[in-house]
Amino acid sequence: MMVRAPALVRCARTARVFSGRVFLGWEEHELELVHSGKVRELYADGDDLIMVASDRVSVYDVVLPTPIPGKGQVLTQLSLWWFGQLGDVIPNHVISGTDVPAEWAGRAIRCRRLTMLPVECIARGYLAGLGLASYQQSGTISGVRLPPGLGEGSRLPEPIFTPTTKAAAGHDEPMTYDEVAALVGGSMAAELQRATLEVYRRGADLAATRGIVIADTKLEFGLLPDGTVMLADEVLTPDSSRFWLASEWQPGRPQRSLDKQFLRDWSAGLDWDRRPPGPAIPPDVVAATQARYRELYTRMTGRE
Ligand code: PZK
Repeated sequence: MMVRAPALVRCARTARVFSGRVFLGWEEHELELVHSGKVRELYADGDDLIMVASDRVSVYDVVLPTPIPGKGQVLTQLSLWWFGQLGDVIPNHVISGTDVPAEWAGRAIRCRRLTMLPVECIARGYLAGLGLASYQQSGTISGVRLPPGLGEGSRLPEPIFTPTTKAAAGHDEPMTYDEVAALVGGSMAAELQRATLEVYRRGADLAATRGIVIADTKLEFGLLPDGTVMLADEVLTPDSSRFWLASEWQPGRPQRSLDKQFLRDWSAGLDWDRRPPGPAIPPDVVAATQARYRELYTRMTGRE
């Protein structure tokens, strides 16, 4: 059973009417935790949602007990920056990156509550992860046939749309485009494919000019009550996408992760079976990983 932990926070969204005037006041009220992920939480605030990124980090799908200070802020600010860059591709769920409880300042986003679509929308420009496994087994990913002779980390002839189911528990399963169309309708499937590929192309092209390969990315979409499709969740962050250094890219072997390689290298040398609980991270590995997240943000956005 999920434990709902109420959070007592200050929020400026209370409106009171006195003699015909509206007063916005600071008043404490509880936000309901609606979803707790491995490294993020989602709260309800009236009609809005507040997505909060923590400093938690996972390796091999296991959350480690030591935080990476600043990680939540870097990912939140990167995501906000991308939402801004991509406004002409598709509207998004962001209401504000600043109108959030003070204790979460910098690492939370107030967003519109949408009806989420039951599809993980993935775009791939390179072969890795489950896409690689599927290609090796069938020569296809989500029904898209790829040329023979590709290997781990290979660049694809062109970016492809490889959606999956959103499993409540267990593993997401690949879906073909036709299966997506059967689930959400043909015009919505076309819109998801278009937006997913365009977001990926924009991100990968910009990253390429900064010496970074974005191998793939996972997007989530939702609907407004009027049916408008909107980009939700996080966008082109290292938690939703594979980031590699272009200078280190070498197809034919597993690629080094721009953000998590120090954690992987360190944990590979431990006597740890990759099952929870994960090991505490030593200070030098925390510092190196923290620097990687910062560098990624600065390189992509040009901001400090
Ligand atoms: C929503 N998630 C995943 C995100 C978590 C889990 N705008 C929205 N409207 C309705 N639902 C969602 C969103 C968004 N984004 C997102 N689950 C539901 C998620 C962050 C933290 F724990």
